[in-house]
Amino acid sequence: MTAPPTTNKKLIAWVNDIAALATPASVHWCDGSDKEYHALCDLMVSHGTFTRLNEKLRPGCYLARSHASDVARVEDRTYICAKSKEEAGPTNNWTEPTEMRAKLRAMFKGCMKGRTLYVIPFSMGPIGSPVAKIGVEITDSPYVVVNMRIMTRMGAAALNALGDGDFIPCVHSVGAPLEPGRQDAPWPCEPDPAKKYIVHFPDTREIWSYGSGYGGNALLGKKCLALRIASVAARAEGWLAEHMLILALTSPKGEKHYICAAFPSACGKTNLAMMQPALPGWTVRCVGDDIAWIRIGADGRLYAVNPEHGFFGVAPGTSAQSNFNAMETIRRNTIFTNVALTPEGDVWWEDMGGPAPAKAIDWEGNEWTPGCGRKAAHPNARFTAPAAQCPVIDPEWESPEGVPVSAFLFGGRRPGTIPLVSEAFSWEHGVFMGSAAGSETTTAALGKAGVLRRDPFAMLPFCGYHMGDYLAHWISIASRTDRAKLPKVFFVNWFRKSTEGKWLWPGYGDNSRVLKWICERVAGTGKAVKTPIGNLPTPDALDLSGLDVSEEDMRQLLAIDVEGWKREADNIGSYYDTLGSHLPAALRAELEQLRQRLATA
Ligand code: OXD
Ligand code: MN
Repeated sequence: MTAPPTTNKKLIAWVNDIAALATPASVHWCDGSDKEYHALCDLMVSHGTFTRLNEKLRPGCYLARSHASDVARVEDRTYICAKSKEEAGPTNNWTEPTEMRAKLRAMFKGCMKGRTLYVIPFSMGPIGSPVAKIGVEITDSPYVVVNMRIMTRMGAAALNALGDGDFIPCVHSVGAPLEPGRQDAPWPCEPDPAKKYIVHFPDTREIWSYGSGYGGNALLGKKCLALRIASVAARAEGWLAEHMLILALTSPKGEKHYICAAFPSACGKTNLAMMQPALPGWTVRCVGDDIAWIRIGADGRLYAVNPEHGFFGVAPGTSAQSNFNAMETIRRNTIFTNVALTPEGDVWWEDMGGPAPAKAIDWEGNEWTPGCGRKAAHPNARFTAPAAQCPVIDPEWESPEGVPVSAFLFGGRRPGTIPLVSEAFSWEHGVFMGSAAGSETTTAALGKAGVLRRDPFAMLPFCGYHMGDYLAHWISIASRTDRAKLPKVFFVNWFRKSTEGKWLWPGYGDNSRVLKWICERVAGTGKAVKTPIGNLPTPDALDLSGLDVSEEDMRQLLAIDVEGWKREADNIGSYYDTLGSHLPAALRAELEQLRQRLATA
């Protein structure tokens, strides 16, 4: 082992401890340089993990194919090991921490045999920002190292910022020791789903992940640190760690508003974050597409930082039509995972736009032709791309203090009842709206179609403590600053369907029409009508110029279905019951007030 490039005693002792446990063949401290990145990419090409894409079509790009058992986050294998089950709450898996530690140490014993142990110092948030947090990930996966280099600020600069300070330790192994003389697999992992573990210790702020090399299971800065552990830190320190995109909308007059939006996975957050507005003269700029860390600034307003440095987006469905700016972002220096490979050495996926290739190699490495009955790309195939490559990245996206937030949006896929947009009457009503977010499942693959999964604040898989306490923390923000300075809160639903089952709203760039009204409400100019569920745009308040949606469809989009809302209130009430005594009284009161307003509607 070369000498550690740090004098941080805790860090050196921890790396030595894990190395003694996992017994790797060597230890490599990552410096985050281009040279290191390219050397690891070359190494993975030689092992068959990476395929280099056509240098003319996709310069600096690679394709990886994962093991068929290792294709997504594994929520049922994700644990929050707080001191008590009560603290983790009913929505998290829990095991007693001492028991889980013993289990993990047994699993990690010798698990890196024959492999290199990489030490990745990384910063979530701009280096040197007062809100940044330093983590150090130990991994035996070079795929993780190169992805972390895109997704975080990683290497010597982060180690330097750490100095002798404290860090969040993140231990990861693919769980596939390599015996001498054995050929390595292109995607080593633990194939048995029951042996994968994604574990968080909120009290000691540690992460341990075993058996998976994929996405949020393995790139530990993202969901594990920036959401699950950060949400615990945020509660203790009086800020918010959220599953939210951050965008800026600017009017033709130059008025700029930043908006944070939380939607459950698979609702188009990345598309909204870098949308091309249908309204002439309006612009959208992107600060982040997945995570927002939000603090109360010195002036009492809320400020948001994107702690990430790249996009880890779902490829299928991404096209010039659905997300032109993402397609531009991934032209170069991008890692694609589980997409299809064309004969020209380019990538392809379902709904990429344009004709399908006459043939391709699918995500499992098999020959594929259109109409063969299989998908060419895995539905959760991903691109990992530097955020700085996004043509509409906001000039302030790396601002150390963050950007001032004018509005919060919540939503989900709701074919019935929920109107296109409504505005909360107060902060508490806004928290009520966020607590009621959720999506109806759309495909059999996600479970039974048409079943509503409540996903409060889109944080169900990412909250590191009791969901009821999380909601109470949101309520408490109003008492920490001047209410007049708080962002306004809105609920949106791009996915409402007509009684005949057709989408009523075109979505994508036309969502800018809704965002425009939201900014007008913030500015105090947008026209609204008070309804039992919130303030809705008056019939003439939305800018519908050039839009081909009939008056009848608009009426349905903004209709209040009182009977549907009574059922909705009952359903929210049942969900609240699952949170027991941790549910803040303010939210029970909001539910009662909604019921009363509906009763007299
Ligand atoms: C993601 C998710 O990958 O929310 O961002 O699932
Ligand atoms: Mn996400």
